[in-house]
Amino acid sequence: MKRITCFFCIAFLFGVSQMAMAAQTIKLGVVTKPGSAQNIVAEKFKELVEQRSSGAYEVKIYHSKSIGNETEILQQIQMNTIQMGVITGGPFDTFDPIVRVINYPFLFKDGAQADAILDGPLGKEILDDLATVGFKGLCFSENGFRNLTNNKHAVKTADEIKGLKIRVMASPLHKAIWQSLGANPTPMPWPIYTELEQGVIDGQENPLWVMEVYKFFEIQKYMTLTRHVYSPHIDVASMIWWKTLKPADQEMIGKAIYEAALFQRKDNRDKDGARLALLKEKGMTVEEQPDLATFRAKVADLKDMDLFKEPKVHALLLKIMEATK
Ligand code: EAX
Repeated sequence: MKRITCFFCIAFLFGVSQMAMAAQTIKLGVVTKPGSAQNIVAEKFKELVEQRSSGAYEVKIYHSKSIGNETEILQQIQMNTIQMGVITGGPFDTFDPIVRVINYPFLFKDGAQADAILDGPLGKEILDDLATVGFKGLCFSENGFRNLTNNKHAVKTADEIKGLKIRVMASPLHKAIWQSLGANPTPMPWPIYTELEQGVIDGQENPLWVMEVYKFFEIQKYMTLTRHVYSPHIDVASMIWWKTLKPADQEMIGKAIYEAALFQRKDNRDKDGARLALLKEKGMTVEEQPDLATFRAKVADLKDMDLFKEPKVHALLLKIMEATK
């Protein structure tokens, strides 16, 4: 009997210590593959959290569409089946229209200006608003400035876009932008290599790293440095999960993702020069000085569209326009 009791004691103690040691897993979703902007944020975050929590948290990264496209990842975060995500701004705007504001064309001049707004009180308004749809908005990392590529002909002025079938993200705003520019916009979730290769679409728009990491230089001949939209990622957590965390853990996780975002933004910007050189070397014809006035003119009235009619969305757009002019 004594022996049996002892056995249970030991088993119990062992169980308790195992429980204390067992790491809590944070499942984090990105749609892109290793080497991508989102993955760089995710991997840095994993490194920082696992180091700083001394093993109390383990971060498991789900990537390369293993748990669905970005809209599907966001739905899983809302339900807390996964806890975090690094998600491109575009697909967010059907969840919360306030996100449209930061995808507005020709809003930010450069990365430094985007940082100043997004890391400040106006960016915080967006992050905080995400609570209304089940997300804890933590911070912004970046995809970067988006550029047009296509396989039909060189594009220097907006008029040359007419009729091109351009894939856009699942975002009513992005669709409206390309409609205004005269294209035939086709919403399609990531990834899109096969559709480009087979000519289902003529072109697409994304930051330079995408053309390199996803080897679009193999299947897209022309690139125009339009920089028409600065594309942030929003780094989010499930609100259901977030509310279960101790304040000290919330702080540690919040800091780690922000540091990962700062690391990634710098990394992305530092690499852009070399990427442009590589894409030319690989044979892309690059229009480096498009006539952007012709592009701006065509999208000038977007702010008056229904997409921005909700008062808080419209008010924030005007505030950011004022702060960036
Ligand atoms: O990050 O869907 C898109 O165009 C995104 O920019 C893509 O996930 C690459």
